[in-house]
Amino acid sequence: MLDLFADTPPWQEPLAPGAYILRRRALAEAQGLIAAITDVSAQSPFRQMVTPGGYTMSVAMTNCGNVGWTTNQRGYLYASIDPQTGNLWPAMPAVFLSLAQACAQETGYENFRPDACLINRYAPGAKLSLHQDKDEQALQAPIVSVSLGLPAVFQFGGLKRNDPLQRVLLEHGDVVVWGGESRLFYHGIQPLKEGHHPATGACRYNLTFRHT
Ligand SMILES: O=C(O)CCC(=O)C(=O)O
Repeated sequence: MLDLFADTPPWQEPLAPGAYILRRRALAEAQGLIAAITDVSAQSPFRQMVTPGGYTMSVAMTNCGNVGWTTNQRGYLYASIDPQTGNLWPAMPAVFLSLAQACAQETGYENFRPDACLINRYAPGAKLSLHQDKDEQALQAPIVSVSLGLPAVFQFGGLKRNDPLQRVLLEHGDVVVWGGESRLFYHGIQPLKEGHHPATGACRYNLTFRHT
């Protein structure tokens, strides 16, 4: 029998072993999430970080939580102080934490306790090259990644950089959770296309929750 409600948001799509897309899962919270991004970035502004190799990233980033992901000349690290302001990173807003924990739980990852949220802001043309999230010690915890605003093509591969890639369009409110077998899978974002989204204007935000 035809299931008329199969595509009623939110719905889950398997991506890889241990990895899921929760389509439109963050739609109901989107306005609150965007307001919280504005609050966080008023305290710790978005900045384009420079990699240890001297390359200025096209994505602008900030953080909230007990620790934040950052770069210096020696490498990538989690630090409790924002090197740009000299202050602690802003606290993780309650609306961030409850969404991340709920999404982890709904995909079988119980007791997710993220202590870091990296906030990525993509302008048209910005991209994130293929990489693994491997600066965390707690590899048993999943990654929860929330998309807001303009759509972007997410690449999801395997444990080796040259493994075949899946390419999926992530839209406003989509959440990707990956852990277990796919926790260290390579992933990235293709250059953002020009556009205008009613919730964010000419950009895309991504929230990446991690237990470090
Ligand atoms: O923007 C995204 O959807 C992915 C972000 C990401 O891969 C990261 O922050 O490590």
